[in-house]
Amino acid sequence: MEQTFIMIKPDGVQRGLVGEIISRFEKKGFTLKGLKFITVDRAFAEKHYADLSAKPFFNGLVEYIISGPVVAMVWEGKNVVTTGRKIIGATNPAESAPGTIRGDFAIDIGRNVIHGSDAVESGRKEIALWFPEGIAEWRSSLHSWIY
Ligand code: 3AN
Repeated sequence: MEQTFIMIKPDGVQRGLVGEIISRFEKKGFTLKGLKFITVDRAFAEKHYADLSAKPFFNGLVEYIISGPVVAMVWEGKNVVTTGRKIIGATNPAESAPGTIRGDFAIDIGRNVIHGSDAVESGRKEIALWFPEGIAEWRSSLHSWIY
């Protein structure tokens, strides 16, 4: 089953949006497979955002991510990468539709509350980076009601 890496960024944690965000993924029917509350250092954040290292906003982005604890998660389900990004909404909250997480809770692109992997392969890489210890295997008893 497909997996994705989802991170509630420091602003989402500080603003008390953790429960709301987890709830949206749970209610959709996705399965929570890993979760940790963690503050990362600069080197780790630079690794996570390595693909964006040439961008003018890279340093600000790294500062933002290391500014406080984040909630790192693995969610599983059919098409969870694509559907998860629909639940999250467009990168720029000015363009994310109402009903999406960013559309409902964010205004500024530099404080957009949440990260979600953009492809299955980057999801795999991000899960390996954030959960090097691996994640527990289990199957929700709701499975047959969702699929
Ligand atoms: P997404 O998070 O929707 O996959 P990316 O990968 O293009 O979007 O960007 C990663 C993160 O970089 C965004 N979540 C946002 O926090 C930040 N970011 C992207 N574009 C900008 C920008 N123009 N100015 C400031 N931060 C940006």
